[in-house]
Amino acid sequence: MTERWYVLGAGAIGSLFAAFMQRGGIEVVLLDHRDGSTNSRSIDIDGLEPCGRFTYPVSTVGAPEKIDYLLVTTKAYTVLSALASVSHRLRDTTKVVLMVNGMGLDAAIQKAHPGLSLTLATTTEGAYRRADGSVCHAGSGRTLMGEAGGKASPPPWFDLFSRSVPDCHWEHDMAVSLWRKLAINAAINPLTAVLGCTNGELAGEPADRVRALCAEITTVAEAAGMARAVEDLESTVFEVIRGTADNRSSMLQDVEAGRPTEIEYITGWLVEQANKLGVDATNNTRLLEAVRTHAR
Ligand code: KPL
Repeated sequence: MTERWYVLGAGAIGSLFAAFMQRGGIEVVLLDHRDGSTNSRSIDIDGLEPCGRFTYPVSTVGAPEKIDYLLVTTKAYTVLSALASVSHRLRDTTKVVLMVNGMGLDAAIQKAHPGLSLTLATTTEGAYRRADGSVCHAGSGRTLMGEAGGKASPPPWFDLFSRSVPDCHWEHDMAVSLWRKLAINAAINPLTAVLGCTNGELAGEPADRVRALCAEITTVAEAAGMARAVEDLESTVFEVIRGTADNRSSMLQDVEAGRPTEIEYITGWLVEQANKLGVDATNNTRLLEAVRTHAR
């Protein structure tokens, strides 16, 4: 018998991972905030083999059934309230995988739900949701997962999970991986949001701005003792830009949909570190202000 995974936050990335998991033979249930008027939901995904419609049972967050495996793919700013909405369904033994952009949430979760078994995950898969609700898998990436602060070896569930999700690996030093992902997001997402362009378009005229951001992010990371996270940052960022060229970054999607953005958890967090460390982050600070103004 396989584990039943609940997905909290079926946006573009959550829907993509739900599809990977179901395709790989994992039982997937979507969690929904609306009352139980629907008991299943279909999501069309293209750019995935096989393309097509994935249908899942839906469970309302307020339902009583306990959750043993939970994948959280909400926006960073809703993680705590989303988890609170299912807290009555969590056991001491529930395995929670947190796959969100930005930094600082794991400590807040551990504080709100002490004892929860938390795995942190980060992905460079590119996906966006169209106006008709379908999801486009716009670029392949790598997914890394690991324990919050430890060096633990992969848990039993990771075997099927990693066979279902392409290029998915267990990572022993998630702090470095999360910093690297933050650095990549800080170099790509805010600029695409302000310029209104695809990731791929950053390789054209805005490329110098990307390089300047990479240089500044590298200095901040080095000052924070995270030099390993930003080795060759510039070439990694341009690789992600090429690999997800057709994708509209999650921040651009948020701006276009009139939703709040994750800027405070990405560039906001980075600028805060830079200020604490006394490191110059002029370009990132300007971009932070620009997104705050733009997204208003
Ligand atoms: O993580 C992303 C995002 O959009 O949030 C990237 C990797 C930049 C893909 O668009």
